[in-house]
Amino acid sequence: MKNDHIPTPNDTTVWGRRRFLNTAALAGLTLGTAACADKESGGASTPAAPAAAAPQAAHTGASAHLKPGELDTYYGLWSGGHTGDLRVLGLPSGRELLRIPCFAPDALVGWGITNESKKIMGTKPDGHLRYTVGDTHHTHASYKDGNYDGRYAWINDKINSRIARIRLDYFVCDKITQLPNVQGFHGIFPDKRDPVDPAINHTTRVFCGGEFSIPLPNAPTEDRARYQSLFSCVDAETMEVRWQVQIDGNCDLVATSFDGKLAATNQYNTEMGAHFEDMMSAERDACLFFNIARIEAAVKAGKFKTIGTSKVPVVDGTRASNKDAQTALTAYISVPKNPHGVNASPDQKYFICAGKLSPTATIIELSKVLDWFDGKLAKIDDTIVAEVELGLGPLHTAFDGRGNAYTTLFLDSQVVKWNVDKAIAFFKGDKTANYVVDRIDVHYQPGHINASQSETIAADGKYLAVGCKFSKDRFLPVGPLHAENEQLIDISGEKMVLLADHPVRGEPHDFIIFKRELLSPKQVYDLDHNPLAIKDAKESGVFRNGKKVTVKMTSLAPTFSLREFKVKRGDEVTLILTNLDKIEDLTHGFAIPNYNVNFIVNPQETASVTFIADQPGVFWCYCTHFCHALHLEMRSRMIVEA
Ligand SMILES: [Cu+2]
Repeated sequence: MKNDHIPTPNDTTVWGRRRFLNTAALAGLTLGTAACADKESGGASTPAAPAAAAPQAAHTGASAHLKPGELDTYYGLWSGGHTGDLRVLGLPSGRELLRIPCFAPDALVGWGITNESKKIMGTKPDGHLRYTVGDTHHTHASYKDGNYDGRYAWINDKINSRIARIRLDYFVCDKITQLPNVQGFHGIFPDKRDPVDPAINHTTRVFCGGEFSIPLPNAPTEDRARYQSLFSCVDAETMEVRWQVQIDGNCDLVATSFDGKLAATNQYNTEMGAHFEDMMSAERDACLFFNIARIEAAVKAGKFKTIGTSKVPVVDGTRASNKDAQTALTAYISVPKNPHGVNASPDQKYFICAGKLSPTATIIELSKVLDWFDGKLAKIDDTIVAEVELGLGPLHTAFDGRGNAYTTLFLDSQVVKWNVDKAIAFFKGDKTANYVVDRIDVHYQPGHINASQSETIAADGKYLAVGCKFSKDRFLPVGPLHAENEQLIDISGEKMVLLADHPVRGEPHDFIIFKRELLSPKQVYDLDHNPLAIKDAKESGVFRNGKKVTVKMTSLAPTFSLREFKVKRGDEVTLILTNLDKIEDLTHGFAIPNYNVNFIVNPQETASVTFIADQPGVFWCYCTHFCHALHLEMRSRMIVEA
């Protein structure tokens, strides 16, 4: 289903010619070189576009600089990229406050070392971790009444198709689920309300897009008809996969409506090509909508199959099976070309698809999508209320809650601020509607973008963070690997004002920014958080059951409850450590030399490790997390008898 106004070199309209030029220029560009092939994106066919470099407006007084002791006013949750973690930043300072390990081991907290973290991460039958790499891209948080409720955040692992949940009370990962029959799990978004029961006004599902189409079930074959992608729904509480939808094309980013009824994913490969030139051969692709209530009704009615060894119900969301609007589970809306981000406007009315290889943004009106599913709108593509030109390489869009959108232009190395209502008016024929409000140069090649509270009903239009993929000359050179540049922009005024550059380790991709009042993290663990907790130092000791030995120990600065403990060579040792300190910030570490053991226990936290005592000798177990004037003296001895 390709469009009827495909731009070609022979298209004589300015619009068609420019679009062809833009897409061709973009396709041929090498990464890292700023787009200069077509810098007229601010020119004749885009109304009222200021010159490329935005004049710096009068400063609004906002500053990224905080005096010592001053607290940030926003939390930023940043995906950690290859490090497989979620990072917590304070904003506007950009200070990194914490890294929460999820998919890959982390030496600070002993993630992947402790039994508790290994159970969450998943192990092979031999007890070793199944995976030690991750590739996180997108993080989003749970909602209540259209705003963040501070319960959970979720983050994806593209490599191994896993979704992790972060508890936002303790700021720890507590569950990881692998999506069956999915490769390249990319976009992720929680729902914001139940589609059927409006009394359920909070997140109960998380939607996950499968980017790579694979043979279903997976087997070596060149039969392209067998390659398809799945869109998955994960239960927010149990973290089990509720259902999947088999689709044509692929899933990239994901968005959800505020009423809970719709989710959507942009599709850059409706061609279902295997090579890049195939994937960009068509001039239009799609934004694929899912009717959540109908999908769940179909699952309930048993209208599903299963794939391979997975028991997850899979419904049919392909084009051929969903032509009748009044029974369709899915709707494929035609948008140009290899679209990337899809974002929900905080006025709850629109999803906006960024064109990537087309210099346009497409605005889809959600009430019209519901009308189509109800049979009240004849053509699904009539849900598009505007398709307007923004500049080269539009990727992602954020919002200020005042009717303006902010879209990254990867090739122009800019952020463009534009007014949604005026863009719709312009598209409807009012050529005096100057929808482009401002442009600002960023440094360089921006990908993700987000504004404070952007995709909530409480979008407050104060700060905009821009994830620049290249930093080039912005920081001291440190060899061939450059930091990436997260730039902070003040959007409280008419003009955008660049406030700060923040270097970050590659490569964060996406992030969300929310008011600090929406989170109330705990400072001390509940002792019962871990059922293995040793509540009294007197319970400490070495307990033998054949070759299995349990060592129970507590910490209380500056001592461990066992000054030494003896095990025998070949024993399987499980060491349980509870930190009985109750004081905020009094964390201890526990390391065993030559045994690959190092982890921490926060106040009132319990953690355990299991290992084979395969090396005889004396091993000084020591506290690795500074805790006390006698921190260096805080030790125990493990004596492994031959
Ligand atoms: Cu200590």
